[in-house]
Amino acid sequence: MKEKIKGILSEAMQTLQAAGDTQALNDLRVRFLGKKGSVTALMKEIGAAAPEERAEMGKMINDLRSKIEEAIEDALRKIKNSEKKDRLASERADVTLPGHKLPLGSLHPLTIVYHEIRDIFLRMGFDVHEGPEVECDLYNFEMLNIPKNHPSRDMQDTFYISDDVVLRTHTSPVQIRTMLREKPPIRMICPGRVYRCDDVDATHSPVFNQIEGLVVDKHVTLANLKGTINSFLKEFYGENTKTKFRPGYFPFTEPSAEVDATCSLCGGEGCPACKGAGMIEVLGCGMVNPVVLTGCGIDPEEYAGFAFGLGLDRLTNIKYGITDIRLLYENDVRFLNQFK
Ligand code: FA5
Repeated sequence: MKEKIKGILSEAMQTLQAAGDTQALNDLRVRFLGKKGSVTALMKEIGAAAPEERAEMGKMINDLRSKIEEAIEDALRKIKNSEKKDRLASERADVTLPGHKLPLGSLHPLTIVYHEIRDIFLRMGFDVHEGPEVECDLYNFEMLNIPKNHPSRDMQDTFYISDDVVLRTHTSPVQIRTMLREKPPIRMICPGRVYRCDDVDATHSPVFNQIEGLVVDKHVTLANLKGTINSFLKEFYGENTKTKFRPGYFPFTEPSAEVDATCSLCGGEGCPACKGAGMIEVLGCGMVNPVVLTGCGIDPEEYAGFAFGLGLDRLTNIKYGITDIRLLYENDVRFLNQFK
């Protein structure tokens, strides 16, 4: 029996040395330790041995089984380690290689210019308000002193949703909403999209953007309005910018003015953008009509206000020398990528 055990052990060890992968080791386990394996066959021989020898035989065969199992486990561990080493070597990442560049988007030119204007007014102490694009006729027109059938409604061709609801034609209804909600002193700007039934051409779009401004307080005068607008335009276009206040008409301001500023493209020399005038109209403004203040519950004897409204699209086009407003809405990435 001892000879047999020795023989099986040395055979197992030789086979083990030749086994180069996990499959070969599994085959080896079956061949020696499996149900029909040579060690299991030895166990069966115990029954035929003399009773006093059986215990020792059993112990020797168990020792043999343990030795072979241990040797297989040991070989398995070595193979797995070397497989892991090979895999790590083949999968090694070169962390010094440059990464893939992610394509970065850019802000829309309207957003860039809006941020610039907003920051100027924030520095002057204005708040930023917002209002709905679907607006009550009451706020868009009536409370701004533009009753139904009033001829000044023709100044703004309107998209009606129903008799009393419109797509706002300007940001001025936010003035009304603010004055109804807050007590003076009020100092706010309101950016937003507005809608008019205008035919599309190089300077008109049925959807465009305005920024409204409103100041209401005691002792507010036309001089404050001019000072604020002049400071804003100088900061936005440059210190040498000149402004011209021309009389204008808006039902919700009295007196009203249209403001021209030195054309930032030609510096006042005259160019196609300003049609040779050297100045370009940039906004409408005026002292809030006392009728509007009263309608919002503000006593015009105690308070006065001024308001202004500018076309963001027009200011953006002048700033960048864009000659067609449609470029701002077509979302052509070749155009938009120029503002990175
Ligand atoms: C108004 O809308 C007044 N609410 C502005 C105002 C506010 C005056 C507060 C006084 C006090 P107006 O209709 O002029 O005004 O429009 C203002 C600006 O919007 C214009 O100067 C122009 O730059 C721009 N604008 C008007 N129509 C269009 C359009 N179809 N496409 C692009 N921009 C336009």
